[in-house]
Amino acid sequence: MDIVDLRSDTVTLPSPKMREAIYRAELGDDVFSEDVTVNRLQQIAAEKLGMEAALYVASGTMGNLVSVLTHCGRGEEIILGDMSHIFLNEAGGISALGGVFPHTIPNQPDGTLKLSDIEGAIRDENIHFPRTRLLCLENTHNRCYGAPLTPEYTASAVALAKSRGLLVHLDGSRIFNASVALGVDPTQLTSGVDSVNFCLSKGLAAPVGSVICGSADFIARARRIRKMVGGGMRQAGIIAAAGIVALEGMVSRLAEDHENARIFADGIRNIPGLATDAGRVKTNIVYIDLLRDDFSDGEFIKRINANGLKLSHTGPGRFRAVTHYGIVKNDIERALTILRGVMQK
Ligand code: TLP
Repeated sequence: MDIVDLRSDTVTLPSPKMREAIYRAELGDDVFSEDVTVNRLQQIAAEKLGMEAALYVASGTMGNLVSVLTHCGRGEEIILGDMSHIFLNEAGGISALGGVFPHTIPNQPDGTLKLSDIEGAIRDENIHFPRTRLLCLENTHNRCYGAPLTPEYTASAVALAKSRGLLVHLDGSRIFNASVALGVDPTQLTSGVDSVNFCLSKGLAAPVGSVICGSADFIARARRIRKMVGGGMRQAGIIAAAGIVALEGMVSRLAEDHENARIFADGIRNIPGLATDAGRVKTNIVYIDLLRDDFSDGEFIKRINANGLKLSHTGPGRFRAVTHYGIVKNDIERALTILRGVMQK
């Protein structure tokens, strides 16, 4: 049976062009900065995001960890959203490995942090307090229905952070989804930030890897931290080659994923027993609430799996669908048919 797998855009498989590029990739030892394919990917990434330099890392989690550890010393504090991926889904790495203290403030439904909340979280100089060093934003915001943060919001948060002497890191794992959804250049979404991490292995469909971008000085320091956490990957061009194809050829097609997500959300609204906030769907992420209490979340997942659909379970009564490369309109129709069938029982 064919499975419609909407658990995440991380499940994408490399395109034929990527496999070809992997086969032909020119390689070297990247710990010596001698892998020409990695160097090329880093150069393209830095240019696309309007930054001086870039660094290829194994994953989005490593990109965020290396960025935070490059900006912050032990005992220093970062301000971040209570629904942010760094806070919820990265195994507490910034604290476990870097001694960095997380200060969470509420994420608004549109993924933003209120400027007044940011302002209120910044510590005064006082020997009792940790030093506030960094503000972290997330664009698009995974837990907030994939909401894209606008250039205007980003600029206002960056201006506030700068006026109070803070650095800014952007978890831009899905930054290209944001730029396509808003119709703006990605550089408008990174303007003024000190570092940005984006993923090649989500909607852009590369098999492995993320890229951190920032100033040349920041990237030089991040290289040392990447080595420290075991991220020096030697002939990494073998995977970076697919990343180049991702950056050069997979960005504009994200619009198709966004359209499929909208169609899916509209369909969900008409299925009794399921609910979604379809108006919030601007990119490729849809949350679905199960309103029936006559079967459990586990039973729901078992039933949809048995019929050929996979969703992720993200909380009590809550599920997530993410559209991606490899999912076409027919798959969306099939997913809706499966859900209708399961909910009729
Ligand atoms: N997110 C994954 C899961 O970990 C939840 C997903 O399926 O969406 N930042 C953001 C905003 C992310 O959504 C993710 C991955 C990461 C960082 C981490 O990337 P990886 O998985 O490459 O470490």
